[in-house]
Formats: sequence, C-alpha cells, structure tokens
Amino acid sequence: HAAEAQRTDLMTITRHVLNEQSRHPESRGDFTILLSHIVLGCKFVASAVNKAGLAKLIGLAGETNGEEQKKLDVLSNEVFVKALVSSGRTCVLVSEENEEAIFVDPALRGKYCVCFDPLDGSSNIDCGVSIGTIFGIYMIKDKDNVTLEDVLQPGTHMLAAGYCMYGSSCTLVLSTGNGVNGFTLDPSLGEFILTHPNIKIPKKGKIYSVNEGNARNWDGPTTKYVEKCKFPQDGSSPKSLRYIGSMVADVHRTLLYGGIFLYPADKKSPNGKLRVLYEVFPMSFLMEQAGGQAFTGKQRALELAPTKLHDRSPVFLGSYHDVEEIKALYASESSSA
Ligand code: P6P
Repeated sequence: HAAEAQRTDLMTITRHVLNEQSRHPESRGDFTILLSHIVLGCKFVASAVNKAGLAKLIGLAGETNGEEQKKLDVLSNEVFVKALVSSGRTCVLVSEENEEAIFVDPALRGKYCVCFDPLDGSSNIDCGVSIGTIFGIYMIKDKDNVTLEDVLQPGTHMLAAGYCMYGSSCTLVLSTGNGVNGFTLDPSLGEFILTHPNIKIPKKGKIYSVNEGNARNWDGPTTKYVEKCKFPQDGSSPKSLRYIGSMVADVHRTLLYGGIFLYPADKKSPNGKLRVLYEVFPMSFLMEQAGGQAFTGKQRALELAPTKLHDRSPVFLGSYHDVEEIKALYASESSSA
C-alpha cells in the first residue's frame, strides 16, 4: 500500500515549492507564481526541442507558414521573456540572448530579477546532445527604481537557481536555498514530478570534465591538476574523462555521480568562457547547496562581483574534496609567485 500511496501522492514541483514557501510566512506566493512561469517556459522548450530534429522534415512535408524556421535558442528566449514578464513578478531580466538588460514595464513589475540562458549548449541541438535552460533568481530592493547596479550582485545574494536539461528525459533541478531537488517531466501529465529529493553530490569523485583540446593554453595549476587526474602519484587509479561540451549535461552528471567540472582561464580567454550571471552563479549555487564547491581560481565563485552583464569567469565546480585539491594548487602558485 505504501508504494500505491507513494504513486498516487504526486509531489509536483508546484506543490514542493508551496511546501517550502510555507516556511516563509511573510511571502505571499510571489515566488511560487514566478516559478510556475519558469516551469511553463521549460515545458514549451522541452516540446520544441523534442520536435527540433523533425522540424525540417515537417517543414518540407507540411504547410510551412513561410516564416523562416526560427532558431530554437531565439524562440526559447522569446518564450522565457514573455513568460517572465507576464508573471508580473519580475522587474528586470538578464538573458544570454540579449545584450542589454530587459527592464519590465512598470505597470507589470514584481520584485524579482531573473538571469537566464534560455538554451545553453544550443550548438549541440543538431546532433541530439542534451542541452538546457539555466536560471538564477535575485530579489530587487526597490522594483520602481531598479538599475543595472541592482542586477550586478554577487552570487551570494542569489535566492534560488536551477536548470532544466532537455535530454533522454526532461529534468528540472532546483534549489531555493534549502538543498537541491530534481523533478522529471511526466509528459502524460505535463507535470514535473519529484524524482531526486535532496540531491547531495559525493564528497569525492572519479571523473574529471574539461575540454582537453585547450590544454596547450592552460595555466600551471590547471595543467598540474589534470596531470594528477591522469597520472596520480599516490597509487590511486586515474580518473575518467567525461566531457559532453554542454554545461547542463556535464554539471548534471557531476552533481549525480560526483567529480569535477572545469572551464579554466587560458591564454586566449583570460576569464574563461562561461558567463557569471547565468552559467557560473546558478551552477555554483546548486553545487554548494548539494554539499559541493565552486571556485574561480582566485576565490569562491559565488563571492565574485560582476561588473558587466555578460562577464565571464573561470570555474572549477563539483565534489568538495576534488575542488579542494585544485584550490590548493592555485594557493601554492599564488604563494610562490
Ligand atoms: P567548449 C556551450 O556552448 C557552452 O556554453 C557550455 O554549455 C559548455 O560547457 C561550453 O560552452 C563548451 O565550450 O569551448 O569546450 O566547446
């Protein structure tokens, strides 16, 4: 009967967030409403991504409306912007797809800022590799006088963060500051159901994840760390290399299996490639909430203070002890410098 009860006691993402919110009596459901609009965006993108491969076929065979097949990342961005604005709970949006911040019409403003990458890794769509939406949520002090400075906050001010991975299944991983939970979309219900409660990343992992093709340009500590992964000096077995090249997929595997994900700085890109507000901060927030760490090579990733919307930063994130090892290498380099 327990299994039966479990099966019929559907813990949807909305119900889960309502439960969490009940711990904040002062909140009036605004966050729950904001989240329901983010979830709507994810459901739309999930269905569009699943059809992406067929779109050309359908286009050829069916009645194309003449409109040039919109790139999925542009379409996804439009859906998220409209969903977030219409939620009436946001006052400023930062999207990977928009050079400038989007300030919501004052009549529709709410108290949240959402920074997001609507379809990260979209270059992988055509070969069917998992891609994802990444988002981070801040509270804005005064929604009627919001400025860019209000958006350029350190990650330690982030209230919530998450990603939705569009892969073999559609999985939404979310933290509102009280641990990390994973939800899987049940297409027959159109609901995200709690499937991975209270995710904790293993303290140590056997996998490292980095684009080895950039090895020629790495700095000393990263080079030394990767060398240690491949030729351990303490008699332990070498780590395995897993690199998908889609951040959401690489981070999701790291969160569940343990290990470390690295996007280091290199001579060509002194600040690495990944963006602070909508890639580094949300993933760092999740890793810390799951008992892991996130480091930039100089400091705790969440303590970074971005100066521009699309600032980049190197990032090393994952299992607590694995990140400790690379922190020690950077520390010894800076002390000997
Ligand atoms: P590289 C995808 O383009 C992306 O922004 C992330 O999703 C991914 O982790 C990274 O870039 C891959 O970059 O240089 O290894 O191809």
